[in-house]
Parts: sequence; structure tokens; C-alpha cells
Amino acid sequence: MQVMMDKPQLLERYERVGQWLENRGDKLHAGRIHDVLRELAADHASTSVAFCGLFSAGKSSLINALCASNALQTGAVPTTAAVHAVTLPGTNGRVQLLDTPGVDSTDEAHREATMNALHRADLMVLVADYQHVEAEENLELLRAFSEEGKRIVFVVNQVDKHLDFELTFAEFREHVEAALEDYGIELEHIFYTSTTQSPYSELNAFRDFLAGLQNVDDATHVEQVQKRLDEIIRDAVHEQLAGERASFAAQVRDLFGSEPMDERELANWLTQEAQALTQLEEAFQQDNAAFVDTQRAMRESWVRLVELAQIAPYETTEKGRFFVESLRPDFKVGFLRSAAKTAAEQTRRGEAFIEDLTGRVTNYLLVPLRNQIAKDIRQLAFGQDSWLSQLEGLTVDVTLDYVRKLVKPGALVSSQYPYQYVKDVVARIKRDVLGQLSGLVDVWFREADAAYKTYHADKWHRIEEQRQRVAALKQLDGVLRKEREWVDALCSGEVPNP
Ligand SMILES: Nc1nc2c(ncn2[C@@H]2O[C@H](COP(=O)(O)OP(=O)(O)OP(=O)(O)O)[C@@H](O)[C@H]2O)c(=O)[nH]1
Ligand SMILES: [Mg+2]
Repeated sequence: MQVMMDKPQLLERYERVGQWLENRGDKLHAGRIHDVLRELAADHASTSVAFCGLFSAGKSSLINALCASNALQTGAVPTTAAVHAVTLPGTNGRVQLLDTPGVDSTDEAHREATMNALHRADLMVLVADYQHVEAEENLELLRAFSEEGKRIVFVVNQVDKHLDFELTFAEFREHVEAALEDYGIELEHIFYTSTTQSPYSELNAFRDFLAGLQNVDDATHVEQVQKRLDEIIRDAVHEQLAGERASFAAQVRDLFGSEPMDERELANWLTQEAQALTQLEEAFQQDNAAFVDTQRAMRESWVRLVELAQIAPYETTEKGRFFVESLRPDFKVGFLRSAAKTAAEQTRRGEAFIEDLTGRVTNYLLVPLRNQIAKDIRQLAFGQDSWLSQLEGLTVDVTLDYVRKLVKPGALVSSQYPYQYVKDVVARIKRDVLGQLSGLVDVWFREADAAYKTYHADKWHRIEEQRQRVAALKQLDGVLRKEREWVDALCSGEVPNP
């Protein structure tokens, strides 16, 4: 944003900026600023006009023609190699014409020199030869400078090449002007010129226009100078941050294979890449949550199946009671009440109990449980066949010894104890089964988790990669933003403290 200022304000503000640049070791740009300010202070208002365009458009010839001189070299091959300044005659040195090398020069130094001259100039004259008016390079250049707010004059040179038989010159002009309008380029003027005789040449009008640039009023002059200073600042900041920008851009190139063309494209990339990252992360989270939930639900359903199994119905409980009652101290059998006979009876009753119980445990607990687990793990993602054979080992061996150990001798006298005893046996059997089950399931699910992670390692890797891509773009975006902030601050006379 240009804010109108008077000369002392402008001098004061940009002195400060020049000083800041100098302190940062940028003598080059500080020097340029001081030059412009010195010129302003000396009241030597000059307007500089940069002639640019593709090689052999006739830039040098045109300047020669304008100045009625042969000072500049011309030729059919790329000719001009450096920027030359020429004073437009009759302007007291107040209008400077800058001849530049062709912008399509392959020489990087030439390009650089040209771009510098363009940035410094108050006005840019884009010279296109009659046959290349709509060359892509010309239009792109026009657009870039038009976006910067540069004053632009477009010159169609070599109009002596126009032949009237295909279309009239008026039609040609209309066509050119419509194309420029379509391109959205704002021009101050279009001139049609020829350095040789041609009825269509507006060379004189063009010369008059340029000569008119010496008569700038104070306000325009200050504005012009300010624009020039701001462009120097833009260059300076661009260079100051060049290292940072280059290294971040290199990172982006490494990751993406190319770098965004401009800030708008960078912003688009950033939005896209950040969205892709969110999607990857969410998909991963959801998959993982679903996997963990399924495991938990399975484990719970198996435990419930054990807890609810009916393994001691009435007949079984009666057999248990019968066995426990035979263990009471006053229990004796046979006429002689022999100890051997009593023991044999106890064993007989115990075996009847455990035989019944074992059948129940097998048919109503272990078999349904194994079937259910087998069915479930076939459906579990990352379930493994080896688990099915391990499942066969899930069993309890209910022996006489096993049930005898659960008897509480002190309680035998109680008439209610036999029922409690059977409940104790049932609880013990279920606890044993659950203990084994949980040991197996712990191992299985650990294996499943490991398989899951291995399987998803590439997904995880993708997420990591995506994070890097987003981070690299953000860094580049950050340095570009910093550049913009510095330029804004400096152009409004504030010096940033980095
Ligand atoms: N027919 C015709 N030829 C021209 C005109 N202007 C320049 N030329 C010729 O075009 C060729 C290139 O002219 P230059 O003035 O050297 O072109 P330039 O744009 O300065 O080229 P570089 O310095 O190489 O970028 C020369 O041979 C000129 O004689 C013109 O108006 N009409
Ligand atoms: Mg030239």
C-alpha cells in the first residue's frame, strides 16, 4: 500500500531502512537506497524507463531511433549483454532509457541484470516484435509486473512487417488488444512502432510520451521514488532470506520432486497435504480402535460363556452331596464297620461324582467354549491357525484328588455344607478354566497386535512421511510469510527485529 508522503518524511523513513540494511551487512541495497535518496534530496527528478523483451525484438534499435543515434549495438543474434542507460535527448537528463539483454537470454547473469533493471525502473516498456506479440514469455512477464503494480507500456515493434492483404492493420490492433485484455493485463499505453519507414509507426508519439515523463509533478515524483525504494527493499529482503528459502525449497523438492510455482500454489499444496495427513491419521485411528474393540468384546464373551455354563445340575449336586456325606467322621459302612469298606464306599461315591462332573464340564463348558473361540478367532483379523491347536490344551482334569482337596473337614458336620461344597468345586473348575483361558488369550492377542503393527508398518510409515511433507511446506510457507512481513514493515518505515 502506498501512502502519500512528502519528501522529508520519505527521506527520514528510508534513511532508517538504509541504515538497518547496512547494519545487517547489506551494503549493496543500502547503497542503492542512499543513491535514490540523494537524488531525491538533490531535487534531480529523473524517470527511468526499462526496455525489455525477447531478444531481437528491436529494443536497442528502438532506443537508437528514439535518440537518433547509433550508440547501441543491434543485430540479428542475441546482442545486448548488459544494461545500458541512455538519456533521452531534450529532457535535461530527466528521462533515462535502460536497454537490457533479451529476457530469454540463457545467461543467468544477463537475466539477473535485466530483472534488476526492471525492478529499479519507474516504468517498463515491453518490446515485442510484430511476429511474436502473443509469445507466452511476453504475456507472463507483463502479467508478473502488472501484478506488482508496475507502470507498463507495451510496444509492438517492427510493424513495417505488416502486410495488409490478410487483415487490415486496424483488425490486427483490435486482435492484439483483445488478447491482452483477456490476459487481465493493465497497460498504460500501447504503441505500434517501426525503426524503419512504416505508415503504421507511432514512433514519434512514443517519443513524445517518453519526453513527457520529465514533467512529473512533486506528488508523482515522490510516489515514483517511493515505489523504487520499495522495490529495492523487496530485493534486499528477498536476498537476505535467500539462504533460508533455498534450503527449505530444496527440502520440498526432495519430498515432492518439484516446488510450488508461487505462494498461491504453495497454499494449495499445503491445504491438500494437510488434508491427506488428517485422513491418514483418522483412518489409522479408526482401524486401530476397531481392532482393539473386537478383541475386548471377544474376550468378554468367552469369560461370560464360562461363567454361565451349567455344570452342576440337580443330579450332579446330589452326587456331590452323597460323596461329601461319606466323608463325615461318623460315616461307617458294613456290619463290622470296617475301615476298608468305608474307604471303598467313599471312593465309589467320589468317582461317581467326578465322572458325572467331568462329563458335564466337557459337554457344557469346554466343548462349547472351544467351539465358540475357534469360530471367533477364525474371524479375528490376524487370528492364527496355531491358536486352534493350542485350544485343545484348554482343559481341566477333575480327579478324585482334585475334588478331595476342596473339602473343608471342619464344615462337614453342617447339613448345608454339601451344597456349598459343590458350589466350591464348580467355582474352582471355572477359575481354573478362566486362568488357562486368560493365559492363552494374552499370548494370542499379543501375537495379533504384533502382526497388526507389522502389517500396518507401511501405513505408519506413510503417516510419518506425510507429516514430513506437511512440515516442509510449512517451513517454506513460514519463510515466505516472514519475507512478506519484513517487506511490509520496512516499506512502512519500521525495521524488523528478527
Ligand atoms: N524490419 C524491422 N527490423 C527491425 C526493426 N527493429 C529492429 N529490427 C532488426 O531486428 C534485429 C534485432 O534488433 P536489436 O535492436 O538488436 O534487437 P534487441 O531487442 O536489442 O536484441 P537483443 O539485444 O539481442 O536482445 C536487428 O537486425 C534489427 O535491424 C523494425 O522496426 N523493423
Ligand atoms: Mg539489444
